[in-house]
Amino acid sequence: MRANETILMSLDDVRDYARATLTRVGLSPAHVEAVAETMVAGERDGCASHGIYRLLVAAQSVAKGVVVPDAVPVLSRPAPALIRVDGGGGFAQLAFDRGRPHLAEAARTCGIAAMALNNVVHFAALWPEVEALAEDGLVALACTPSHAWVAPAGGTKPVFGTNPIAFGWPRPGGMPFVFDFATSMVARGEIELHRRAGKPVPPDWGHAPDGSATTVAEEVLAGAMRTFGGHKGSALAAMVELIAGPLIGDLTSAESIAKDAGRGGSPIGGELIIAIDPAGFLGAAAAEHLARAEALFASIEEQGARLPGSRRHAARAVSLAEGVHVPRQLIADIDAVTKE
Ligand code: NDP
Ligand code: PYC
Repeated sequence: MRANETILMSLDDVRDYARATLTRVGLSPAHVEAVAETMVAGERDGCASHGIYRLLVAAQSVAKGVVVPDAVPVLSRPAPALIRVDGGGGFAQLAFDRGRPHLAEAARTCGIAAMALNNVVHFAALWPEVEALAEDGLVALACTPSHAWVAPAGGTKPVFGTNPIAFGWPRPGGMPFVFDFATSMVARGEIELHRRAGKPVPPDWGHAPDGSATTVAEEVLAGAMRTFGGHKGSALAAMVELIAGPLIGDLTSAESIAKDAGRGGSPIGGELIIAIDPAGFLGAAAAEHLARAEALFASIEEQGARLPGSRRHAARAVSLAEGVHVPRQLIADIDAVTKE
């Protein structure tokens, strides 16, 4: 098999493949549905590091007992504007799906609401979550710690997770404005894809175990990743640790990797999602003020800069029409691991 050989799959094929694989590894039907949909969204929008590549990651988490494959999320309401979903040790996607309507309802009632997902295993991209809330007319912010893989600016030893922050803003008559990025230089999944492809990584992505700069993906994975934006990304990574860790009674990235105990599973812990109803401050004038945001977006695009999300939307249009190209080797590796 050639290293760059791909298979053309429709999104329905991707969904069927993801569902069959997740069922085979032992996830309950509700988790199969929720997890498969985020992988389809990753493939559809050209986000390979969080597409079906994550079947390998999910299978490892099940096989090593890191995740509870049939966990049933339990919802509680500590205050009118606070939703808590205890994921029972299951994957985060189902906990989010169960809590989302309650978060939206609380945001509409109170103007702002927050949802804590606790006791979940998290390997997913966050943009599907904030995009769904923004499509419902809400402004949304989400973040989660991961495993301690990332050194603070000025250091070379892992402390932080790759700690993504995602933001969604509703746009009248258009797709929401959404960004979603790790506070590390790149998501770890991106470095893992470089390793699989035998490609070097840029020298500013991480440190080798001895603290030196390196372009070897394996060395960064064994050493420490770097935060984006120097001390600024480092402070944002710390913020994510705090507000989606201790603030909601859940694990930091260092505690997550300690709990994993070398099993190589996905991060264990919590996620914080905040939703704001524009009508809370603005009442009937919300539409008028949201329309003013369009001038901001136009002033970005008019000078040739692009909006975050525009690459995803373009990839989505192509993959809905033509399907997606998936590396043949990836399918072979997933089959090898999950059909054992
Ligand atoms: P990127 O560095 O690729 O940044 C992604 C964001 O930046 C996207 O919103 C993207 O829009 C936007 N963007 C990229 N280039 C430009 C540009 N030139 N102009 C304007 N906007 C731009 O992503 P990361 O590697 O940091 O993260 C990838 C994913 O990994 C995220 O979805 C994140 O949630 C996920 N992740 C999940 C973790 C977890 O614990 N669950 C941990 C870490 C990461 P567009 O998509 O349109 O390109
Ligand atoms: O790519 O950094 C990552 C990641 C961690 C957990 C899920 N994705």
